[in-house]
This record gives sequence, structure tokens and C-alpha cells, in this order.
Amino acid sequence: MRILVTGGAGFIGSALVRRLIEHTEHEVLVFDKLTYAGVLSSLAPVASSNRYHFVKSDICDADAVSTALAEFRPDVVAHLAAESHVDRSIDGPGEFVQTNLVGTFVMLNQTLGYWRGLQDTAKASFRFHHISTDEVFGSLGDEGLFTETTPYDPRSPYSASKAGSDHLVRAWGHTYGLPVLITNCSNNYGPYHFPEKLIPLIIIRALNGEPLPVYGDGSNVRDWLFVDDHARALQAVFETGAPGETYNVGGNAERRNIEVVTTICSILDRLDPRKDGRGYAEQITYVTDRPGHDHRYAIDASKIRADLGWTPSVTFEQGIEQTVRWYLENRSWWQDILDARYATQRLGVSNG
Ligand code: NAD
Ligand code: TDX
Repeated sequence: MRILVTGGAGFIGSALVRRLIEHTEHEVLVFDKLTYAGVLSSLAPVASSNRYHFVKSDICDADAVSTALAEFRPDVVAHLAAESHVDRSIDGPGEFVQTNLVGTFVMLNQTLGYWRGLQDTAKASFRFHHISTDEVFGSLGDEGLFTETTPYDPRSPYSASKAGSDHLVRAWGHTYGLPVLITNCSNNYGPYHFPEKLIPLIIIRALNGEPLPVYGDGSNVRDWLFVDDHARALQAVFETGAPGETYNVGGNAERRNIEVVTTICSILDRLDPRKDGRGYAEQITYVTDRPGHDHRYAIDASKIRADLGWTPSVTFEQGIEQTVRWYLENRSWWQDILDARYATQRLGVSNG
């Protein structure tokens, strides 16, 4: 198949592209604007493949999208391009509305025109796969799980923009017949994760001898999904999922933030101990909470397991150990980002 991946230079997109090039025969076109979050070195392992292609463009640019569709002639559009960081959405929501809502609208509209021009067989097998988040469902109390039928209740500018994009995708499926798929996944982690997100931020700040900022009291819960397991789920969904369906993807690995941080500290104590003999956990600092901080996310992934046979392949303990080792062994990947293109100040507390 020919797969057009928007946001393919991002954290999850690049994991998907590496998987498709290394483990399948699919042909891939990455369509990415290379914002601050787009990292071409994350695609270096597959860049020399003749099945890998790249175009630097904006999903809000209808002509660029239309040209890419007409020239590459995809069987699948996997739409991952988005502004993805909740704290940034609190400081600057406009970019989130533009990319996540307007950009998804442009992708849908251009894809619809392309799809209508396909011959019958290609038209029937074509898929527009929209990659979304469990944050659209809002925040859970201490009990319960998000299912595919949980009502939408987004509460941050980021999650509201993703919820709106999900609604647009369903509307294009329902109204125009575009064969759409939606996945809503929980928090991803793993290699090549941009250093503003909790897990890489903690690993890198620990190694740099800096304070480890835990928002609020650290009791917020996330359900952690190893990124390569997610990439495998995405492939299963666009290859075998039923058009019009939504699938939740979760890691079955709920952890309080403070547990995540102390787990990272103890792995680093073992693999790369501090020179002064003290533990990394001494660097933990409780800081002002994120405004509107959602308490708990947790996914019921029984539908994708029952319908498509997907389950996570690693436990959180295996995945986090693998992740910490990757950051220790790939310092130049994250050091280049810290040096060149990324401000490290605390985000999300400037009140917009
Ligand atoms: P990311 O921020 O790491 O990467 C986003 C990519 O999109 C970057 O390469 C960026 O250059 C590109 N991009 C941004 N705006 C663009 C535009 N206008 N045109 C073209 N490209 C553009 O994001 P991620 O963590 O890899 O997330 C990918 C998708 O998965 C997003 O849609 C996100 O909402 C969703 N998601 C992420 C998580 C997570 O834990 N990371 C969880 C659930 C859902
Ligand atoms: O420095 C920090 N300290 C801290 O305590 C940061 C950056 C975060 N946190 C907390 C906030 C969250 O409870 O850790 C948790 C995880 O934070 P993020 O890594 O920013 O992720 P989150 O806000 O949960 O959103 C992520 O998962 C869902 C992705 O960024 C989204 O794109 C995805 O949709």
C-alpha cells in the first residue's frame, strides 16, 4: 500500500514510519511542516529507503495537500500532524485551532476530492485514518475507563481542538461517505519523544542535574502506551479496521505521575548513578499545578483487542527501562534539540 503520513517527523508519526519501512513493504510519503516538534533525525534510520519520501508542507495549505495526494496517490492517509503539547495550548491556543481544526478540515476536504476521483476498487479500499487522543473524553475520577462511546468532554484548548477535529472527521464520513477511521490513544512514551513531555523531560533534567518539576501533588494518573505498540495498533487499524469505526488504544499501564518520576529516578540510579552518590529522586520539586489539569485518563482497549487482535506487547516496566536506556545511548539526538530549537522555560502558566 501507499501511505501518506502527516506529522511523520513527530514522535508517533516517526515511529509509525520507521515501522512501515522496516517491517512492511508499504511505500510512505511523510507530509510535515517541520514545526519545532518535527525532528528529521527521527527518520534517519529509514531515510535511505527507496520506499520513503518526504515533503515539507503545511496541512493548512490546500494546494500543497492536493498536489501531494495527486502525485503520491495514497491508499491510506494517516493523519497525525497536530500541535500536541497541552501546556503550549494554554499559552497559545490559536495555533492549536489553526493546525488541529483548520488543518484537519483542509486534509478532509482535499482528500474527499481525491477519493471521489478514484476508480471503484481503489475507492472502496481507501482509508482516511485520523489519530486522536483520549483527552477528548475529559477527566476520570478514581474509577472507570474511557470506552469508544464515552461522551466527549474536552477541557483544555488542546483537547477541545482535537475533539473538534474528531467531529469533523465523523461528519466527512457520515455526510460525504469518505471511509474514515479514528483512533483515540492514551499517553505515548518511548524513544524519540520530544523533550518537553513528562518522561523525556524528567530523564534529561535528571541527567543534567536540574530540578524535576512535578505539577501539583503528583497524583494525576496517565495510562502509558509504548510508542512502538501504538504504531503496531495504527497499522492494524488502517489495514484491517472497519470504515466508520473508532478504536481506543491504551497501554493498560495506569501510573500516578509521581510514580513515573520515581521509577525513572531509580532506573537512572542503577544505570548511570549520580557522581555524588546520592539518588536522583532528591531532584524532585513540586511546582504550581497545570491550569485545568485533568486528574486521570485510562483506556478500555477491549474493542481493538476483540476486533483486530491488538494488545500491548510490553509492560510499563519493560518500556520505561528501554526508554531510559535509549536516552542514555542517544544523547546527541536530544542534545541537538536542546541546543538548537527548543526553549526550556516552564510553559502553561502564563495565562494565555
Ligand atoms: P508531535 O508534536 O511529536 O509531532 C507533530 C508533528 O506534526 C511534527 O512533526 C510537526 O512538524 C507536524 N506538524 C505540526 N503542524 C503541522 C502542520 N500544520 N502541517 C504539517 N505538519 C505539521 O506529536 P505526537 O506526539 O507525535 O502526536 C501525533 C498525533 O497523535 C497528534 O495528532 C496527537 O494529537 C496525537 N496523540 C498524541 C499522544 C501522545 O502521547 N504523544 C497521545 C494521543 C494522541
Ligand atoms: O514538567 C512536567 N511535569 C508534570 O508533572 C510536565 C511536562 C508534565 N507533568 C504532568 C502533566 C500530566 O499530568 O505529567 C503528565 C503528562 O504530561 P505531558 O507529558 O505534558 O502529557 P499530557 O498532558 O498528559 O498529554 C499527552 O498525552 C495525551 C500528549 O502530550 C498529548 O498530545 C496526548 O494527546
